[in-house]
Amino acid sequence: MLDLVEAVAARREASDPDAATVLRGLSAPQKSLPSHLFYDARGSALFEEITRLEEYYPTRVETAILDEAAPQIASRTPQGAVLVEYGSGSSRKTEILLERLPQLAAYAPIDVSRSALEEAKARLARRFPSLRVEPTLGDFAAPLRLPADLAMRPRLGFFPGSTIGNFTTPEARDLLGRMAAGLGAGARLVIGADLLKDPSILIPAYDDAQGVTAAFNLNMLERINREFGADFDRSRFRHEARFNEAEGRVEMHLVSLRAQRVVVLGRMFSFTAGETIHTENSAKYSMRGFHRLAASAGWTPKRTWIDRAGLFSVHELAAEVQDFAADGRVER
Ligand code: SAH
Ligand code: AVI
Repeated sequence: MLDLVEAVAARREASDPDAATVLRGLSAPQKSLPSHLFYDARGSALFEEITRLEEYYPTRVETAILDEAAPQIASRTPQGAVLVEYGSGSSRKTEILLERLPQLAAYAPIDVSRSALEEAKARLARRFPSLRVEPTLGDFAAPLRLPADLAMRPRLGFFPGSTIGNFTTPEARDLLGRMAAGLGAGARLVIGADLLKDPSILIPAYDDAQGVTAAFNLNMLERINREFGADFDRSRFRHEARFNEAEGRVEMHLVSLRAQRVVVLGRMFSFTAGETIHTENSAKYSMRGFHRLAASAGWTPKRTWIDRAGLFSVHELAAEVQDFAADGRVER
C-alpha cells in the first residue's frame, strides 16, 4: 500500500513542478513552501483584504505615487502599445494607467490566480468597454505569449506591488532579465519596490492587529491539504513575521506549536516544537540598491518616484544599456 502511495507521489512530482517544489521545500533543513501558492481563490481574496488594512501601507502609498506619475508614464507610451502586467491580481492599480492610456491596443494581465484574473476581467469590461483584455493564467516567469496580431506591437510592462521583493536577489535578477527579453529592446517597465524602513513599521504591515495576514499565511496549509493530499492541522501552527536585518527583508513563517508529523503526497514530515516553514520573503530596497538590481538584469533606470515619507518607490526602467547618472532623473 505504501509503495502505491509512493508511486503516486513520484508520478505527481515528475509531472507537476509545484509538487516537486513542495516536497523539496519540506525536505530541507529550513522547511519552506513557495509563496506563489498563497494565491488560490481564498488567498487572493485575503490579499485584497490586506491591501485595505491601515498597517499595510504599500498599496495605499504606491497608488498615490501612480496617481501622480501616470500622466508622465502615459506620455511616453507609444500609440498601439500592449500593456503587459505581471502578477496583476485585482488590476486595481492598473485602472490608474488605463484611464490615461486610450492609445493601448490591449491589456495583457498575467497571474497564477484564476479567480483574480476572472474578477478583474469582468470589472474592467464594465469600466473600459472598448479595452481589449488578453489574460494569461500562469507563471509570469514563463516566456511571454501574446495573440499573433499583437506580437509585433510595442510593449509597456507593469509590475506593481513590490512583488519583485518576493524573490531572492538571484531569482529577481533572473526574473527581470526574462521580462527584458519578453518585452524587447526599447520597452519600458514600470515597477514598484518597497523601501527599507524601521521594523516598527514593517512588522505590523505583515502582522496586522485583525489577523488578516495570519489567515493569509495559514491558508497556504489548507491549499496544500486540498491539492497535495496533506493532513496539516492549521490550529497546530501560528503565523510569524520576522525582520531579517542581514538580508533586508521581512520573512513570513508558520511556526509549529508542538512536535508533530504531517503527511504530504504520501511522504511523512516531522516537526519539532517551534520549528518553522518559511513561506515568504518580502525584500525591502534602497533606491540605489534597486537601481543596481535592475541594471544587473539589463534595465536602465529612467525615473524614480518616491512618496514624501520615503515609504515606497516606483521606477520606470528601459530595456537598453545606458548610464543612469548621465541620463536619468530622480524625483522625490
Ligand atoms: N499587482 C497587485 C497584486 C499583488 S499580489 C498589486 O499590486 O496589488 C501578487 C500577485 O502576483 C497575486 O495576484 C499572485 O497571484 C500573483 N503571482 C505571484 N507569483 C506569481 C507567478 N509566479 N506568476 C504569476 N503570478 C504570480
Ligand atoms: C504580493 N506581495 C508583494 C505582498 C508582500 O508585501 O510581500 C504579499 C504579502 N504578504 C504579506 N502581506 C502581503
